[in-house]
Amino acid sequence: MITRRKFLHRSSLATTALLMNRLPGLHQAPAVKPLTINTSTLAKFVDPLPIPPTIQPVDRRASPANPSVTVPCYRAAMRAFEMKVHRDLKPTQMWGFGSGFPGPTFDVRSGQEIMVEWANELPDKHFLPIDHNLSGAGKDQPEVRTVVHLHGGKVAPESDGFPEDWMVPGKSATYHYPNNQEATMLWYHDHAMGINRLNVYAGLFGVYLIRDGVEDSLNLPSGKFEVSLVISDRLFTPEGQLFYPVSDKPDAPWVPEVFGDGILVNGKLSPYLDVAARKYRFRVLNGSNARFYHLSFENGAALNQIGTDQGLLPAPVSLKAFVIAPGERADLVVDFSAHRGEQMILKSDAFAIMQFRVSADKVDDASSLPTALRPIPKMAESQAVKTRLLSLDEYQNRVAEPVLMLLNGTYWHQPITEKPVLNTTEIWTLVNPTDDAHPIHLHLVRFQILDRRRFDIFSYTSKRELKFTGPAVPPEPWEAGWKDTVRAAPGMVTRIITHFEGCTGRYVWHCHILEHEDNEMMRPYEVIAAT
Ligand SMILES: [Cu+2]
Repeated sequence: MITRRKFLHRSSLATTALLMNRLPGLHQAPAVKPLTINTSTLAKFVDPLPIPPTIQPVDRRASPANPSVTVPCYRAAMRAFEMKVHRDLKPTQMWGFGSGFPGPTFDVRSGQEIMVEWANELPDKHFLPIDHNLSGAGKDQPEVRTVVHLHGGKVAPESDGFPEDWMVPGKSATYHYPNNQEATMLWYHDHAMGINRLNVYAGLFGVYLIRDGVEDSLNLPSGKFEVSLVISDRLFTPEGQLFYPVSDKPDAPWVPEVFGDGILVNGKLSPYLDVAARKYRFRVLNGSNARFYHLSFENGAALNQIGTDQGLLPAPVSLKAFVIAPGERADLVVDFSAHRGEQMILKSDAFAIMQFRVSADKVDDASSLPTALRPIPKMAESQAVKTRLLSLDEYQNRVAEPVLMLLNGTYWHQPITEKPVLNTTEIWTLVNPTDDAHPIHLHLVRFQILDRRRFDIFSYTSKRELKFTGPAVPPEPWEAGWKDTVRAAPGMVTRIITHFEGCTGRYVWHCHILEHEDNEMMRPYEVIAAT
């Protein structure tokens, strides 16, 4: 599952070395001041973990679903600001929602609709390198464009943040979120065509929590004992500014993936959190452009995973380690009671992500880690009225650099080919002959993973014959719930099953490696009414 390229990127030194190789001229002139710092040389665990504020409504407005009722309306403005990501770095220029990164947290109830006015109050010029060759990012387009997508939200198409529905600075758009879905952690982020990877890297995302009665009844750790951990990686210049790498072609700066050697949690590099010796609930989001994390505690302590992208699992899964891909979420309960006075490090391979400083004091803990959480009815393959075979394609140049990624051999602007019928079930068979794992995300729907299965890549790429070479492997226990993003592993066929419900209209599905998404690994799809 870990390709050579990914493996190399896991070490910060290797990342810097690769980066140097990609930068024109640098390998001939080693005395030139480096473009990026090695963040592993910064002191670790010197900044407390920031907790983003919870956003409050500003007024009430008539519901688009029923104009005779008014619903809470929030306003979140996208702005440029400077923030300290580490004690020893100068303030970093970022873009975000409100005045911090991550943006404020939405905390709403299932079944209680809200509206959000997303306002673009950003400057007119982008500060990260736009590639004007990418779809929708031509020189004739405004540089700064944003559109907000609620990832995992069951939302009407006009409020879903279609990538071409962007707005320029000075404009705003008011979206309607019905919240007719089960308790879970969603996240909102920019989705603008052709520059999404830059806008998200700049900081345009935040957390959106939905609560419901089932979750309430479980007596999980809550209040200050429930903490969101938003993980993302970045590169920094010696001046403490964001560095987004470019190719060696000045007219085509796009790079296939970006891996930072600095890992931020809630906007700080390797922060610490003081915790009581009791249970905590951690809501983990991988908001990185391309990096997968392999999370574990350095001391081997258990992580109890209680939920995934779209809500609670049937029962907690006790793990020593798990993988989280860009766009995925994990809901965890960690019990620190056996670790009084210890300092525990959450790590991902060689990276120390953050430190938990467990108080030496004994405390009463009335919260629970129930043995049963929420029943997940398993979707039967026999329910599916259609199976779609969809390939994930990567095109390389003569020196084996990826230059383009497509879904099923089709570009963004080609006519829509995936048109599921409302209230029907389909199986999507994702064939991945590339050597990358692609986290595939479908807007609107939740799905279940059926299985992953190795196949003969040569037969497929040369003759389009799908020959399996291994057994079907069921999803990992931590993925065996409702998902909205799935790791399509390299050299594997990944099958998902989903029921298209909620709305008709035009949505998108895409790879959540944002460099891939911006270079054609995204397609529109349309839910159509039954005839
Ligand atoms: Cu991808």
